[in-house]
Amino acid sequence: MSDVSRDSGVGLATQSATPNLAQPPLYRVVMLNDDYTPMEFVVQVLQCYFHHAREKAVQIMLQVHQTGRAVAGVYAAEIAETKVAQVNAFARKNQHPLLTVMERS
Ligand code: TYC
Repeated sequence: MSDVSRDSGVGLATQSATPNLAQPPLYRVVMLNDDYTPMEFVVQVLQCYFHHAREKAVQIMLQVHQTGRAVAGVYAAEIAETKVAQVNAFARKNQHPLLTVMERS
């Protein structure tokens, strides 16, 4: 609304502004399966970087293992980018091929 109220009864013209309420786009951080990364390493990544409880982390890891991929978390762009970079770097540092990617939610 941007109507000017001509008479509020106190001699002032008021104008309401429409707030900008658009939500920022969200991105899924998707974990991909491979044949070599140890299951326990993936579970620890899901706990440490995505803050899942162990039971949930095991569930997600098994979904990746069985179906090829699963969503580790959903974030605003810069946070998703940071998670992907951190997890992929951590996997490489530990000489595992584990890969995460981001995709528009
Ligand atoms: N498939 C791996 C194995 O059998 C386990 C694994 C799960 C790897 C999830 C990656 O994102 C992954 N050791």
